[in-house]
Amino acid sequence: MKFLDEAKVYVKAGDGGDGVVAFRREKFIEFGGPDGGNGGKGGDVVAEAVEGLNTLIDFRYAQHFKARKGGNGAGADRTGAGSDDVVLKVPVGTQILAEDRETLLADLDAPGKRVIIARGGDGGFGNANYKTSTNRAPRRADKGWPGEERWLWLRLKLIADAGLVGLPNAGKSTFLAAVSAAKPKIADYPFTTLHPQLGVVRLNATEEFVLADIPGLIEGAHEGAGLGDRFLGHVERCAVLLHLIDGTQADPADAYRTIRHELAGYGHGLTDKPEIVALNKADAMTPQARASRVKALERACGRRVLLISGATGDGVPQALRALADTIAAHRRGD
Ligand SMILES: Nc1nc2c(ncn2[C@@H]2O[C@H](COP(=O)(O)OP(=O)(O)OP(=O)(O)O)[C@@H](O)[C@H]2O)c(=O)[nH]1
Ligand SMILES: [Mg+2]
Repeated sequence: MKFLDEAKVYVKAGDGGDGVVAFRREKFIEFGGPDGGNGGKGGDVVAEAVEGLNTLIDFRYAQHFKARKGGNGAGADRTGAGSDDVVLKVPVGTQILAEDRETLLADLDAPGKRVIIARGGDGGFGNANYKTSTNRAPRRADKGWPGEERWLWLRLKLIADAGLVGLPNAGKSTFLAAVSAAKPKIADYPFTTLHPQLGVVRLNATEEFVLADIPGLIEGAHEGAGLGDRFLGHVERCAVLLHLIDGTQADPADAYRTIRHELAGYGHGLTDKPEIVALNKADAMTPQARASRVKALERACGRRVLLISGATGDGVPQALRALADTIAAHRRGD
């Protein structure tokens, strides 16, 4: 599955309503003054972050969003009605970029957050506005101002709670497949995973989180080596990283440092995130290798290392518990 996380949309706000020329006509008043009202404001186009959506797929089918023109003014100083806004409901985490696809206009990173992406035009003045001491019967009224219109990009950075990182072949996709309903491709060659994959991990009736599997990183990824670091954007908002290291390779500490170096090279706070380190493929290691490699890895990362096997499931519940606890702490704001 490739992430549908970008969509281009055209938005056009409503033009303002027109002002009018009108004069008061009443019995016994010979020269009624000007009383043409102003036009109403055109509708805005608004983007709003709502919960329960997780793709921008709907915007592939409906690309154009137009708000209506404001009502025209009327005699007796009546202002035209303002038009309703058109609201684009987008998933939480959607960013709004200008047509250049780079300039960030808004980041809708919390439910309920909204922003006007095209402003409706103001109504034009009616002739009542142009009355002066020297011109008591102005015949001037203005058309409404045009509503803004433009092309915009919507971009959704996947919001996974936990992100899997590691060298190619570390067993990331195997792990994701073992703990969620996701069915990522798994194979014994590097760069099997070409696009990020998401899975929902359900621990029990009340605890669940979203886990992202991203393509393997290699030395120099932050400079473009391998598939590069372009998928790391998908883990930028994760609460925690699960760093998997293939226990069947000779130097797990070196593998650990390689990935940490790439995360640091990428920046964006990835190395500041809580990290859970797991030595994977425990089933394929001798007891001696397990012990010595866990030790070497603990020295390299300076923390406890979990010993797991995505293939047999050994140690996997403990890894999930550690992830869920870290995510819960993050959600509480600890
Ligand atoms: N023995 C053993 N083999 C495993 C385990 N986990 C994964 N493998 C094998 O390791 C190889 C790579 O697994 P993947 O899950 O595709 O690894 P990946 O980290 O997603 O690799 P990329 O997508 O290339 O980055 C496959 O042949 C898996 O069957 C494990 O726990 N034990
Ligand atoms: Mg993979």
